[in-house]
Amino acid sequence: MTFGVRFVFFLQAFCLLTIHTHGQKKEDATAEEVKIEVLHVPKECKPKSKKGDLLNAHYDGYLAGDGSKFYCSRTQNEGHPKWFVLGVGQVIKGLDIAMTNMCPGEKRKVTIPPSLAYGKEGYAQGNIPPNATLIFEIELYAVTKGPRSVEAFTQIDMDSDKKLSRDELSHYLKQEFERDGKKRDASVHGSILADIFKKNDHDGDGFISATEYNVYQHDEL
Ligand SMILES: [Ca+2]
Ligand SMILES: [Ca+2]
Repeated sequence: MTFGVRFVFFLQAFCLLTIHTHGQKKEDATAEEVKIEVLHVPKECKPKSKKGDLLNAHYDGYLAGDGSKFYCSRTQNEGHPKWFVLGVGQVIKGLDIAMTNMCPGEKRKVTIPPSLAYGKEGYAQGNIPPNATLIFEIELYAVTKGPRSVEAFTQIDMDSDKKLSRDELSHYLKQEFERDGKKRDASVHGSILADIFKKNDHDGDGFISATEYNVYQHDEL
């Protein structure tokens, strides 16, 4: 994945937290479930994906009603598989569910009821009619630690004082920029940093605490 894309996720992850806590309550209201058919499992099936992980996958989407294809990640973004953080609402709820506990190399065919997809309204822009049941064929390529993982926090927090200073984040960003290898203006770096602090340093003390960073609810927490 390019650094740009990855970084967008990093930022989105910083912004999405509120949305994802709100979204959780609705689940009980619906009895409808995602149907998962495992088409292929590699011999060594790990790591298994979990909430907060960054996934890389290709998927084709079909309308269950007439079998027509409404989405194909292979024809978008120059055919690069899509990156997204699992379980935080970057994709429809049904896909968050369908892609949990899945390993790299695994293929699944999943059927998602409208209540866990685009609901009564549908999604005109994406050619999804109202009340559409969706079928996705998914091939997962990579499961990596997400931007809000405990690992990421520990990695950024170089002096291990459980809070992220401007210097620590700046250093981390620089490393990420270098890994990507693309030349970037220093001002981009500065504005990203400012943005991260604006959105996350709630008490304005110049540090992002573990609580402010709000690590995704991983098992280890
Ligand atoms: Ca620190
Ligand atoms: Ca703070």
